Amino acid sequence: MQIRMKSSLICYGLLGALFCPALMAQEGDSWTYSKETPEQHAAKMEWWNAARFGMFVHWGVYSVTGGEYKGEMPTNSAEWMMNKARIPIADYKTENVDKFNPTSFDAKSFVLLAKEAGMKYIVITAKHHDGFAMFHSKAGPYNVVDATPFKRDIMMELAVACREEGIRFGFYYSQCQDWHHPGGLGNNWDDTIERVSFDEYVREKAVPEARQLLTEYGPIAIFWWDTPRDMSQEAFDSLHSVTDLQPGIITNDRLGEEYAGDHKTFERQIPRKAPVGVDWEVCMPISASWGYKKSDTDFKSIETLIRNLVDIASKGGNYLLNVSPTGDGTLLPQSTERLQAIGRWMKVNGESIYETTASPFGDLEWGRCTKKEFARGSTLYLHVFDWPADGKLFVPGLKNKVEQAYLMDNWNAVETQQTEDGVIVSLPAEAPDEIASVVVVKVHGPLEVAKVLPAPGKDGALVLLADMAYIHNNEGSEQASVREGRRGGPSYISRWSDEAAWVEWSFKTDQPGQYEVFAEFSTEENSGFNIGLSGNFQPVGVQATGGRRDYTEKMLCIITIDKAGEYTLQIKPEAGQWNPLSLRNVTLRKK
Ligand code: H79
Repeated sequence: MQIRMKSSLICYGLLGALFCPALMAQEGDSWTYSKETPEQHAAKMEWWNAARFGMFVHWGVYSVTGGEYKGEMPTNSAEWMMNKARIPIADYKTENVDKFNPTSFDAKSFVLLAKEAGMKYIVITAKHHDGFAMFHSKAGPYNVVDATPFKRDIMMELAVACREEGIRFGFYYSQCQDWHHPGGLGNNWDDTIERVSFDEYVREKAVPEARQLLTEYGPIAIFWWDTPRDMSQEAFDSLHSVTDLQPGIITNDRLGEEYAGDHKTFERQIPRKAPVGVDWEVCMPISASWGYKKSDTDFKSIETLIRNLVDIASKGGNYLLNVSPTGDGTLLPQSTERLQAIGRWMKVNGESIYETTASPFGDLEWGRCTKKEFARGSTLYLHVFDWPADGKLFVPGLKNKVEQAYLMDNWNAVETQQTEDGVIVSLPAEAPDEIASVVVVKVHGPLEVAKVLPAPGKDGALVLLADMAYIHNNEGSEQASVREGRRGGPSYISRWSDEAAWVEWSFKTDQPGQYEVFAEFSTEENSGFNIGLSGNFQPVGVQATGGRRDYTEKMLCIITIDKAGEYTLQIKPEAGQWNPLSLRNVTLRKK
């Protein structure tokens, strides 16, 4: 992570003494760059990576009406109500601010519920895009203490309760949009606003509020920026430097494009493959809306929530699950019940989530895996979603000697059998947990997992997906890379404009014969390339499919496989004939 600091800002008091000599190169009064060492960064992220599960809270004056304005429900996410219904600032005040009085709120029981669910940290909206401060802001009276009948500093009450309960506490702060301040971004509907510059907004409100949150509320573990927009370097620098006020604070990647922060964020969606080389977090509302919305009945099932947590942990990420307090300061029973159910699962199985790292396996047919590695061996946690009907759970490619295997639920031992292709675990007929049963497998020595090559199924079809491909793209050029599908759709190889970039898949087959080779692709223009099976190339031409998003499946050629074995299928652009393709998969079908 890169830290940017202005020497004159940071070189004071304790922080100055701590940071200046060791980390900063000073160049007069100009901005200087310095870096945490990888060791410092790893140490800082240790608790966060061990945690795996946190609570996100969207709570604001929009919660009073549950996203309703004049009998209408203008938005699918209630915190956007003011914007979507184009509510004048004055009306928002009378309809929402003046009525914010969540007398049933109790910080202690709220934090205890997060704790009961197995969550290790809480991130709450200190200020969302509507500009309303849920704490006693000194930057102006538009805040919960000065402007509502409630008059209590909710952020302070939560900060205290979190500290007492050992839950890490963090703030969400929308730094660019502010639909109330005359310099904030986003409000293009209220023409009573007498505009001032955005820089003035940053200077007068965003920076002072962020600074206050980071100095008056005790130890703050996380600062969660949202919706980055372009702004002046001065604005970026002043916002960025405030988080240095809290040693060890973790920030996300949403301050601005150039600011990677400490972790990447995914909103509402889980990446299909484990992101490599970064810490990351998926934030997701428990229902459809982030902020409490009356008409929102779209609660995710307990099964989905637990499996999401397992899926994310198996890819090495954190799950920041959002709940939405109502106008009276409590959660709906739908949320409470779900959190408690996750908590019951975590009480038995938490060891398979906390302090684990990503699965050493590729896709597993029956579920997910997490692991812990030690000096002398490793523990694998097999999360079985689909309990095998024949009682045999196959762990593909596992080479290590199994020392011990048991069910997490009751610590009953299970038999394992080592085979050439992996380990077979013999399970009882009944799954201990319908949602995710954990089988603990302890193995000797450093983990050894053989890469399992894809092979044709019983029907003779072999699907080679984009995200299984090895891409030769001059190692790292953006030309030809796998991208996540839009809205959770299939991944695809994209930006493949470079004629020198090429892709390959290794596979194995015990079914010699002729195979028809199909591809699912899109291309704006006709394109020519070569397909080779272990070096044996044949030319192929395809016609434009329409646009980049118009996918079609076409048969490209026929290949012959003489004998069982391992093969590599390659696709290389033909110089002069090539036009960019987006490629979802190549499928071999036995004739
Ligand atoms: O705080 C939550 C969202 O309000 C915020 N980020 C999460 C954590 C966010 N702000 N902007 N966006 C996300 C992206 C834009 C979403 C929108 Fe919409 C689509 C705005 C208008 C259409 C979703 C649907 C929100 C209102 C309607």
